[in-house]
Amino acid sequence: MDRLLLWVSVLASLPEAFAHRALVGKVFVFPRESSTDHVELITKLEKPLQNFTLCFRAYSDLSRGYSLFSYNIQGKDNELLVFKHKIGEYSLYIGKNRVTSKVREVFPSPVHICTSWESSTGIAEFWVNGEPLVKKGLSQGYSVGAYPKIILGQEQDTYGGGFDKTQSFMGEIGDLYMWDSMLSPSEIQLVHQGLSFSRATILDWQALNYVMKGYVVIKPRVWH
Ligand SMILES: *[C@@H]1O[C@H](CO)[C@@H](O)[C@H](O)[C@H]1NC(C)=O
Ligand SMILES: [Ca+2]
Repeated sequence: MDRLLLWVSVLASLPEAFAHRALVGKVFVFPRESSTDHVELITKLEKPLQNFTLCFRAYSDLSRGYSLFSYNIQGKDNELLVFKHKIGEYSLYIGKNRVTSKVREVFPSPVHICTSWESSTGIAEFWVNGEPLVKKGLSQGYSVGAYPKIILGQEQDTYGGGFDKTQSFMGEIGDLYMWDSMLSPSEIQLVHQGLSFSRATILDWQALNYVMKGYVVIKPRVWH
């Protein structure tokens, strides 16, 4: 009986395990504009963050502003938000404060984005396609709260909801990694080139826990 139960639980966990590996070389496609379609990324983050680096690839032909990565904690909106306001303008919000860095870019084209922040200096960095943007500073001394709701495809105004169609993402996102430290410039280059790099501690595309809600499709990534 016990052995049977064990096998049942092993079998039940298999599809999920395969689903994780199946994301390598693939993307989430958000194929339509909506105020509902999204992916929730699940992580066990039980301590506030003093440092982080977040990297991912995205491909969109939206020219309006949209959310790329929305991280809220209970009772706090825009705790950590990556938002593209318009072509060539990337914003990072930490604890509701915001910095924007600009880059010359060809529109539309696939983009690899890394952004990092450290509490001790408040310095926020953006790296777009491996190129560093001008550093800015915000929320020095702050800690990003734990137990987040992390949403791709929509911008949260509440904890896990409060979506707005005019800030939604349409397009493709993949290769998402998040570390609880500032990566060095040479590590950022390795991530950008898709070479081997230190295991991501908070979110790891190679072992991602996620829930897709609404019209979101997984497809091979055919661009880089
Ligand atoms: C965050 O980074 C600073 C230096 O950049 C370091 O002194 C501090 O220990 C780090 N904090 C954590 C929790 O890793
Ligand atoms: Ca918000």
